[in-house]
Amino acid sequence: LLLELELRQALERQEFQVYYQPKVNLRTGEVEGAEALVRWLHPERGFISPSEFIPLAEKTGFIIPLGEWILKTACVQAQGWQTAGLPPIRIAVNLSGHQFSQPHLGELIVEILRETGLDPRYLELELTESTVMENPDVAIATLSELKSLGIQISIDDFGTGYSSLSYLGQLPFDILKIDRSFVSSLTQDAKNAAITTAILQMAQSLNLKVVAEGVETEAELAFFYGHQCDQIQGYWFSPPLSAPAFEEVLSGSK
Ligand code: G
Ligand code: G
Ligand code: MN
Ligand code: NA
Repeated sequence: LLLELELRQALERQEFQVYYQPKVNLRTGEVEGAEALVRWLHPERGFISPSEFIPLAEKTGFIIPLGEWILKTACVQAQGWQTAGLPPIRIAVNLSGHQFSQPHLGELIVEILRETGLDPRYLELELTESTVMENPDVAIATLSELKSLGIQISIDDFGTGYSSLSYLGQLPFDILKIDRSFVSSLTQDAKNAAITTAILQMAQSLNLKVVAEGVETEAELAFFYGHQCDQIQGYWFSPPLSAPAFEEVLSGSK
């Protein structure tokens, strides 16, 4: 049983790590970005999946200090790679519901950008549909404030939440991430392929960039290439990587 106390101790003992999964431009093959994904390396139990501790952290409010640490770590890393002369990439950080509704979120982000020296255009925040749709009118205001800082906003796991298409046009997103449940069933399920095609067309008409998540096979890759998807993320190119392993990929990417 995971307890909040264990999470707090883990943060103090520096047991959390941030992994980075490449986001690749489908036309050029270049790594243009990365999604930051937290990992817990427990001294006795080994690797504990975020799907086990993020829900607990969200429930207890511990996601606020943990999320701040993740955001700061990812920004320090992205700026560090730029300073080292690697090709600049945009770093995407997941924000949970609790984090998104915390007071002074904008000020926190401004402070982190200032401290780390990261140019805001290299920061992206990923929000799920459910997070945003919990209170769409407040979300519009918060998103507008965040966007005015010059950062990018993406809608994550698109197609799985309680999406209201009427809000999609009003929410100031830059990027739409097609959920991997569509991607993994594309090649066996003609209906899901039709839905995915429609999502791509809609996103393109709304001038949103589109990222396909969880791309694992050549067939899936070919589908998104044929439909002018902007970026892919998934095991086909790379799983989430430790910072040193990601750095190697980035050095080789041109
Ligand atoms: O990395 P992995 O696919 O195992 O992550 C499992 C789940 O945990 C995903 O739903 C992912 O969005 C979530 N997750 C991973 N890292 C973070 C993080 O830094 N912040 C938040 N809020 N969720 C995360
Ligand atoms: O919920 P969110 O989309 O933020 O979570 C991303 C999760 O998806 C991470 O836990 C990551 O490890 C996982 N993931 C990334 N690429 C793939 C993939 O190609 N296949 C599968 N099954 N999972 C993936
Ligand atoms: Mn995500
Ligand atoms: Na996702």
